Amino acid sequence: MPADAASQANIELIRKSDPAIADLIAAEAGRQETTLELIASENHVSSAVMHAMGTCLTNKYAEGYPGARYYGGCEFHDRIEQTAIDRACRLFGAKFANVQPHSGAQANMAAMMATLNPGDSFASLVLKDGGHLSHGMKINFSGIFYKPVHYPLHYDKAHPELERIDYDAAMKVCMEHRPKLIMCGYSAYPRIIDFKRFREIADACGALLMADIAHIAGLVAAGVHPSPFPHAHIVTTTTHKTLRGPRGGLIMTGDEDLARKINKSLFPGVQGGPLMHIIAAKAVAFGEALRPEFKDYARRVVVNARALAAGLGKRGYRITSGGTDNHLMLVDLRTKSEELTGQDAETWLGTAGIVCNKNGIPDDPRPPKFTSGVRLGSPAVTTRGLGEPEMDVVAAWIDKVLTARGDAGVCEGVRREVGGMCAKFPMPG
Ligand code: DSN
Repeated sequence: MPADAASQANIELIRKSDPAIADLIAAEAGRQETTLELIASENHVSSAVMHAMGTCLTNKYAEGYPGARYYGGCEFHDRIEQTAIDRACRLFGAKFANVQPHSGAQANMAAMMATLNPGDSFASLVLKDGGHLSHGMKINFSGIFYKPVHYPLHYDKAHPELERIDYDAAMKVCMEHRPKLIMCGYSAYPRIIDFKRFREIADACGALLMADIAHIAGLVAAGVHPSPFPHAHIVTTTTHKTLRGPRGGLIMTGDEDLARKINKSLFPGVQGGPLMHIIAAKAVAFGEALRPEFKDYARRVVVNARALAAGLGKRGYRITSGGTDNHLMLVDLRTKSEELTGQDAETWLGTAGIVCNKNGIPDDPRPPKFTSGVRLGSPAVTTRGLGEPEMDVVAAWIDKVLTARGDAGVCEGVRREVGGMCAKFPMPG
């Protein structure tokens, strides 16, 4: 059961009508409560964000935008959506925001539709180097309708400090292919992104710059990572990762003409009715992120990620690029044991109550199903209140489980200790 009384009451209410689903929700709440969430893209929302989602706002159609809807009865929805827009603009220093995307991928789709025609080319980092499915993967709309060209990540195991975006190589690729749009912002990149440098590349080749800050949005909002504004023409993000809001997307720009095109491409181009209960929860989350406590949270996210990376480094694990500047790290497991795969590590750590995902590392010789690495992130455990001393304990547990190659007894022992730590740091919501 969740620790939050309102969430418990919710489950009991659902149980009266649907005990099967109530049991499953309670079981999932128990799983989250008693395990450590190290998936870099996940977080635990506040009680206010959680309960804004479970409201009567879900009953309403509000196609259109504030003041220009296709349905009656939208007076409160207009005010809720406008509040979300105003708060997003304040938080990120944007002039225009669209808070309707159901997800980050749909935000990207709308941004691309607003700036590209089918068949146009855009530049991005390929998924296996840390990019995203919606940044040009062949089986995704972005690779089906548009022509991606990829700029490289610099690979150098002997000099991990160089495993970063190669801006000179990106300039060369973009000057050669002259894409209409350059995408930066990644799903598995542990270093600061130089948005100013990307804008110089975009200006040189005559492209627009789009920053997908889905992973680092909370860090950007808190000033812990440099802002893509004023460099990027368009900024997309999810709202549920470091930003700690409900599951959803957001698009921002400083350009009025682009804002008009984005609004049109999102609705009616990509989506129909907005999820107004989610938009209300976005407004609540943006309000929380505007408070001083959120700055402190984001700062602690980075401190904790560095502490976890250091804890693993001193136990013999190579952290790609030599460390982290943000909330995540990629751990090269081969430095501990050549046979260890990300798939094994994910399974064994999961058994021990430490939840993470296998992830390719730069120039990974193994396929995505196995990988040679895991991606670890600090946003969710930082929300629970874990600090630097606990991150070292977590590193020691990870090492214990992996050194024992998932031995059942070792996993069981660690699982118990993880449970003890989780009980000391209850999750909100
Ligand atoms: N699936 C997300 C992640 O884990 O990074 C990206 O959309």
